[in-house]
Amino acid sequence: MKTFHNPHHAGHAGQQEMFRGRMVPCHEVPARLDFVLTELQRRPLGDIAPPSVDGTALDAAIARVHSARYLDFLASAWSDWVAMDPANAERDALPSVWPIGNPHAFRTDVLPRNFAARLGLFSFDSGSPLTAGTWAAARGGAACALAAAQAVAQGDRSAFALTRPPGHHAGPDFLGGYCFLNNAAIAAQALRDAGHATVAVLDVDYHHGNGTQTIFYERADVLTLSVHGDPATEYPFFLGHADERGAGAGEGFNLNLPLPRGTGLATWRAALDTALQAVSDFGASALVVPMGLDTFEGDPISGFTLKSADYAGVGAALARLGLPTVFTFEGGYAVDAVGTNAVNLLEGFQQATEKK
Ligand code: SP5
Ligand code: ZN
Repeated sequence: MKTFHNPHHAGHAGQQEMFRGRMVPCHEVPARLDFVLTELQRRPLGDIAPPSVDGTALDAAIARVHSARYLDFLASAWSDWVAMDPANAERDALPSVWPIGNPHAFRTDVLPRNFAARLGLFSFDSGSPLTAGTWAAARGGAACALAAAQAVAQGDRSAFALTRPPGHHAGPDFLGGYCFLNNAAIAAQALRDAGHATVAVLDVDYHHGNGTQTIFYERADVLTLSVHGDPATEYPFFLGHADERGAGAGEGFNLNLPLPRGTGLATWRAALDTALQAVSDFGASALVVPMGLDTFEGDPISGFTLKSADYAGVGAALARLGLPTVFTFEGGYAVDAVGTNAVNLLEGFQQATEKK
């Protein structure tokens, strides 16, 4: 399994996120990726390299899943933030005003000239600071996702997009949940565009993959599935319920498996098996796994109780689908365990593949 790692990731380094009326240190920190990279070097699964993809092809792949107006906003966000006030160069950009969902309450069709207003228009939380290096890091991550999809489309059994910031909460035209560009969606769409007729995206992060669900909600060619903390009590709260089955042509092509906070391996694995059966029934020809490790018992912001040794079995179960598979690195905030947990999963996948 080749790993494509993002050399620009550390340029995205938020200082603080808003939590219950206070600013607290960011959970999504550069060291997360460094721990995974170090563990992969210790237990190699294949070549480790930065992605080499054509810039024009990359921008086209990103534009397949995100709106032009959102991408225009993101690409110039930092310089627009600093242009508001030179003192902003020392501060992360966080939104403080949002147009909530009722279309008769607030307009979202008119782009405000004020940067803070535009930041709110394209965000759904105040926990995802945008920093000087955010755009380069996010774009570098999309390059990892595209390179991994290309490797798999060209015959590799699997590939790993090792990048941050993560992606699965980012939607067609919004950021949030520490995510800016949806790497898993970019990989899934790239697999479709490379000729895979049907792609499944099976999200195993603790948090519901709301961005990915939204991107593919009305499509029958990409099945989205997510096993996650019940949104009645868990972030991102406003999506991820079991009755969300897709809409229009996509009716029946989304499956959510919410589980209560406190869920342990046995119940979680039963839900994963339900999802794996749905991927088989769908007849997917390729698989994307947004791989969050925040289901770990030691995760500081999550509520499941998986142990480090459990992740090998998760990888093996995914391998038994027998599908070409792209992994994208998502959550996981127990920083000193995230490398072990990630590589346990990927190694479990690879070893089960070799046994077949
Ligand atoms: C990719 C991903 O896993 N995103 C998760 C975003 C979660 N954001 C909300 C986190 C709430 C933080 N709670 C702080 C608890 C401090 N003890
Ligand atoms: Zn998560």
